[in-house]
Amino acid sequence: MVKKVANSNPSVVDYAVQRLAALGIKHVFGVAGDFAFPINIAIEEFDGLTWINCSNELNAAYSADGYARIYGAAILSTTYNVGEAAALAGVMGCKAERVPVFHLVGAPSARMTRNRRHMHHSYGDGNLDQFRSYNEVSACASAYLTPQNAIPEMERVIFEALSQRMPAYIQITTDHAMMPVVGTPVHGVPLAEVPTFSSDAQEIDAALTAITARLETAHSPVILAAFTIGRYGLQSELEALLTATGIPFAATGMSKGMLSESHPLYVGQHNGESSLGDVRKIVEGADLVLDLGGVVYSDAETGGYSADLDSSKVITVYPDHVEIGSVAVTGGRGEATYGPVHIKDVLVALTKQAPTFSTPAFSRPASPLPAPGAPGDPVTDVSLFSRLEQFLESGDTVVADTGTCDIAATAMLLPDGVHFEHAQLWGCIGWGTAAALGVALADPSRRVILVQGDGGHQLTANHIGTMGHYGINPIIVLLNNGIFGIEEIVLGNSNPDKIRNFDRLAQWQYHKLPEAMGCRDWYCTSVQTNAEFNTALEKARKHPGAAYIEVLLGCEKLVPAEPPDFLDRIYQTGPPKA
Ligand SMILES: Cc1ncc(C[n+]2csc(CCOP(=O)(O)OP(=O)(O)O)c2C)c(N)n1
Ligand SMILES: [Mg+2]
Repeated sequence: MVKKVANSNPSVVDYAVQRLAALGIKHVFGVAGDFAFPINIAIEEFDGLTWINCSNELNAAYSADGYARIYGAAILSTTYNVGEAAALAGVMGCKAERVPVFHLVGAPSARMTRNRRHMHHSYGDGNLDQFRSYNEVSACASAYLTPQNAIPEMERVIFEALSQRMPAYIQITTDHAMMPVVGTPVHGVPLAEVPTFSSDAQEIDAALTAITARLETAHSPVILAAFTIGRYGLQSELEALLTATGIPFAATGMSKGMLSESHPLYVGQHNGESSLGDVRKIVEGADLVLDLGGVVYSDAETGGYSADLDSSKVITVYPDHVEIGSVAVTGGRGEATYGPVHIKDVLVALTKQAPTFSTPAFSRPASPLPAPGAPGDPVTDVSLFSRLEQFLESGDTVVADTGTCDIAATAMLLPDGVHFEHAQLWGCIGWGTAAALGVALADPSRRVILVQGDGGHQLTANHIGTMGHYGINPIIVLLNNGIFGIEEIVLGNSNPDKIRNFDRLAQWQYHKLPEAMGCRDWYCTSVQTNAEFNTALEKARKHPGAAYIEVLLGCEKLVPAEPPDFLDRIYQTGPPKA
């Protein structure tokens, strides 16, 4: 097939596709459908875009999420109502986690809507456009393209999605899709060059004056690096600021792995009373906390709301404004706010003008700890993650799903060059399996290590087939404990005989899934002992294709009675260390 290229007189659907492709996005995740055929065909025929046929729309949304985290943006495409509604939990997660995904949806023709047709995929009541509201709350901007508005509307949604790092909803009806756009098409530039909002000159001057004044009187400042620094691709700007000022920094769960965990100024992850090493002392004892990016002070980020941050000591640089004396966890209102102020401008300016500090001495957990458990012992959560921690190497990207695996994986200390992705705020189980596909496609030079609980896997495991179909080569570590383990822990149950029925899973033979789903040349195995797990990891590393390691954990040891030190790092449930 001769592929289409961008042209100067496109139809509405061709224009939408060529305008998004101009951002440099290479893959589209979706499920086809009759109302979306114009979109499906336009994508398939467009030079430079590859359609990734997903196992369902929720998985497609999770894959787009994973892709956009790495690539900067992604395209998701679904069909009217049944498809877009099925994607919704994933798209909403992108909004919570600040991930720009363009959700391209095909809808019945405007004529059908005017004629109040009783159509499939509707309630059969003739009201075809009543479903807009649920999409609008999942996006930061929504557009209903027509020949007249397609050009300005595409500019608006691209600007908003990339400025706010959130999803945009773009609906195209089957009739408007084929009509030529009115006006002069915009050529577009790659993602990194797309202009987003700019700082107001007076507001940023005032914000910088206020921040600098506070820094000049501070003796023990600390930087909290929020996840949005990564979403806006500002890691090198932050590193420059750290180097220039010598201020130590802490991550939070959501910004895990965003900067190197071997950085000399890295004190560890701040998580209220569940923080380890000197993190809590340094962060909560600081006389000035510079929250760069706007930490989301949720339960998981604050050790169950135990973070003790006096709002008067905190300056928060959100992506688009600055608040002095404010922290969401304490409900502080802020002494002063400034905006619009772009966080990048603040980082760059502070690097030039902020005072320098002598970095205090601090200790942090050494990595990796010796892996507990004898070779012939059964694998446990603790022995598994300590071995995985030793196994990681530069070029790996860990993708962790919600469940015990996320808590344990988040506590690993990552070697330099290892990235980490999870959906800690949205917390939807099954995300990991589907997101791993997008993460892998967005940067094939890295090896994805997916850690996934069995319960979460049962929600999205059919995406294994999609991985095989597109030749993705992750190493999947599947934790088979037969239950929704984290739920039993939250319920306070440590007795395997008392596991609630609602937490008991159907017993699958997980390591046989890849073969059944048509994956070729996968290395698949199930392991029970530490030695078997080590061997499987080594084989997986050497294997050129994908690997699937099912770890038979059993649920006998929900909460070990005497947690060794490593368990503290995994579950972070213990009291803070002195
Ligand atoms: C989509 C969704 N449904 C339900 C939940 C509630 N939930 C949170 S963790 C969890 C269990 C995860 O079990 P599993 O993946 O087996 O991991 P384990 O804790 O056993 O290691 C459930 C059901 C959720 N977070 N997301
Ligand atoms: Mg489980």
